[in-house]
This record gives sequence, structure tokens and C-alpha cells, in this order.
Amino acid sequence: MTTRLHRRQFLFLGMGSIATVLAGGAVVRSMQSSSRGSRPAGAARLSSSAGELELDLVAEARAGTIPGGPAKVLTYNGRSPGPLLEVNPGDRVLIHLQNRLNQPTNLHFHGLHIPPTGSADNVFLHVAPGGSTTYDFTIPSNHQAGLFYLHPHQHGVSADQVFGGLAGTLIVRGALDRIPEMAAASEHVLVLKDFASGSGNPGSAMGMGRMLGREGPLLTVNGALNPELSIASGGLLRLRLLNASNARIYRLALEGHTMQLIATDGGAIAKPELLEELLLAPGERADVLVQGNQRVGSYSLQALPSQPSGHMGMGAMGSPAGSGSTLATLRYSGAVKPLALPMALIPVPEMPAPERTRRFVMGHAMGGMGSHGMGMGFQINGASFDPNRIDTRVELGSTEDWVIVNNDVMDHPFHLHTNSFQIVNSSEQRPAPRAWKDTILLRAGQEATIRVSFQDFPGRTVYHCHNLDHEDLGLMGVLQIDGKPS
Ligand SMILES: [Cu+2]
Repeated sequence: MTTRLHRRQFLFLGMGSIATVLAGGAVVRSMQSSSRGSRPAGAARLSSSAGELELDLVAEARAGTIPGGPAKVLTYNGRSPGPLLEVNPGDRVLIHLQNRLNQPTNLHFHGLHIPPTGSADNVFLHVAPGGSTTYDFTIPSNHQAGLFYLHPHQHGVSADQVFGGLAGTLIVRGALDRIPEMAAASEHVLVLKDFASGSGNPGSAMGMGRMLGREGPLLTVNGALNPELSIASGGLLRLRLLNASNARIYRLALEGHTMQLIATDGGAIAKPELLEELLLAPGERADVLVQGNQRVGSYSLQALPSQPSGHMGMGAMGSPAGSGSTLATLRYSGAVKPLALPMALIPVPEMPAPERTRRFVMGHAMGGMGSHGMGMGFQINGASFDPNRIDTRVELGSTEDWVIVNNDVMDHPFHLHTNSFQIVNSSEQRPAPRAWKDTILLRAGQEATIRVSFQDFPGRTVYHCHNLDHEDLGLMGVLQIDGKPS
């Protein structure tokens, strides 16, 4: 049975500013392919029509096609990454998930502000091998435009399944896309994911590899090695980046070019911010604009050597050594009348004052605390994940500051489900613009304060490390949001 949401859901995410942008002469990107009725299997992109997106999503292992890559890749509808879904605020989404894996699975809609319960973003739902279920939810009418991430969240095997290839993307269209300069840009979604080499064993890692979080040596973009992107001289390229890797942290730079940051995990920022390079931890997204203002030629999108903290000199297992790796190649092709950068994007409202502050300390303990008896248990505030225990109880409608402390020798990207947050304080030196985030990287020894309002949706949800091996080994807590939806 599925729960249907007939009610429109509302949340506070700066609607006043969206109305201002709409009044400014917007261009609506036209929607392609209709899904209603036809539900084409195997399509690379599926867009909603008439307020609904319905699709079958089949999770299964297929023969790998990455040169030098694993013999088997885990796919959605035969693809890794799976189809790109494109919806509008207010749309109903129906996903018929079929599990053709040999282990249970489920879906998490990373970053979406939808209920954590019923048949929506419910990570406590499990779909047995051979089984199926229907995810059925409505994108709130005032949801932020952004890039969101579908992936399995089956505790204990999340990392196996994500490292094996399961990932999907979902775009919510909105005011950001209607800003004329944005509408004029050409857009590419880039799913960054590392794969094991053919000789590696992608599934069920044990011991150290699992403790550090598995990284593979093959750095793919949308499942391909070094794909080509084209940009016109004078043109504007919008790159929508998702780190769908299990553990790898990317330090990205585009040869010969700067990037302009326009959106973070949960949506747009107020104005473009110049970036020389971009750090992207697992689960994080970034939207950048690139101007085609250099000499005609080819330029590489590079993954520069990251600086893992890891006191044991670890955290980059399987990383290419030395200088950067080329992830993709940007090639100039044609010319257009030079396009300008947008001057203003979407204001990010200041959050209400917090009603209380909590502290979350991430670390690990030796001695079989993990749910899989690996002799290693990751913990938050001294406890490994237990789905039957509520770790944190908050009131619907309240605002809190959470101090997240990484007391460990490894890096931990902290992710909160259901509600986006703002970073109010961090050990990073560089001041960051106010932004909507759902994942924040904490290097070993770092701490940060995030501010979150628990809006619209009561129920049980989770927060965890997005190094998914760490999550599977216990670095996750249960959040209960008490209250009645308004
Ligand atoms: Cu971690």
C-alpha cells in the first residue's frame, strides 16, 4: 500500500525573493519527454508532465562497460548513474522500485524536503530481493530549485550498493532556472563517481578498506572516463556537480578557467561567488557557471590531489598519485555573442534564532561495536546506530544549532535528512556565503555549527556520515521530529 499526499505541503524558503525574480521577465525552460502513460524504460532523462512524474526504476547488476572497470555494475534501469528525473514544485512523483539485486535495498531522496515517513523519503523502508514498492510523494509547491540525489540507504549495505554503481539525480526546476542568464546557459549534470578496477572487489569490502571508506581508481563522470563537454566561445556553461562516490572527496579545478558558484546542496545562493577550485565531499552538490572566455582549445576538468587528514597517512586508498586526474575535457566549439553572468540569484534568508544547541561528536571505537562485527564501530556521542533507538528528539517548527565535532582521525561528511541547514560557524578559514546545505565536510579534528529549522514534516529520520562505509559501520543517529503538520 502507498500513502498518498493529497495536501500541498509548504515550507519557508524565502518565497518573497522568488516572486521578485518571476516578475523580472523569466524564461521557462521547456520540458521534454512526457512520462505519463508511456513510462519509457531505459530513458536517460524523464520529465514530469501535467503535474506528475511516474516511472519504473529497476535496480539490478549488469555487465560493466567502463574500460578497465568492474565486471558487474549496479544499475537503475540499466544505467549507472540512473535516469535524470526532472520535476517542478507541486508535482507528484511515483517511483515503482523493483529490486533485482541479491540483497535488500531502498531509496533515499537526498536533499529533498519531503516527508521522511510512509512511502516518501523513508529510509526505514526495506525492499527484499525480488520485491518491489512504490514511492509516492509530492514536491512542495515552494520547494527550492536544485539538484538532488537518489541512492540506496539500506543500512549495512548502502556503501556496497553505492560503490557498486547505484545513483540517480533529480532536478527540481524553479526561480533560479528562470533568471534570463541562467536560462541562456547550457546545462550539464555531472555525476562524479569512482569505480573499482576490474581486479578490485567492489562489493562487501572488509577490514581497513571499509574502515577508511572505499575509493576506486577509475574516476568517472556520468559513468564514462573523460567525457567531452563543449562550450561556445562567449557561451555560458552551467555544470551541476554531484559527488556520488562512496568516500572520495574531490578537489576540482577547471584548467584555464575560474568557476562561479551559483548553488550549493539545497539551492541557489544570493549572487555568483568566484571559485578557483571546488571541494566536493560525498553527497554534496554544487552548481557552477563557466564562461567561455578563453582561447579556443581543450581544457581539462581536474580532480586535484586532495589533502586527506588521516593521521595514519590514509583516506585516499586507490587515489591516483601525484598531480591531478582529468575527469572530463572541455572543448571549445562554435561561438555566440558573449553571454553575461547573472548579477543576482536568489536571496538566502537568515534563519530564526535557535531555541537550543546540541552537540554531536563523531568518532570511532575499537572492539566490535559495529553492527557487522568488524572490530570497528563508528559512533556519534559514543553510540553506534540502532534503528530502534531515538537519539535526538526535536519539535516540529523549532530551530536549533547543532555543533558537529569530528573527534576522529578520519574525515566525516555529516548529512542530515529532510531539512536543509545553514552553516553558522566552521573551522574553515575562507568565509562562505549564506547557503542551503544538507551535507558538511568535517576534516579530522574540525568542528562546525549548523542551524536547522524542522519544518513541515514530523516523523523519524536520520543524520549520518556520508562516507557510506562509515554509515554502514554505525556512524548514524535517529532523529525524531515531534508534532503535527500544519
Ligand atoms: Cu565518516
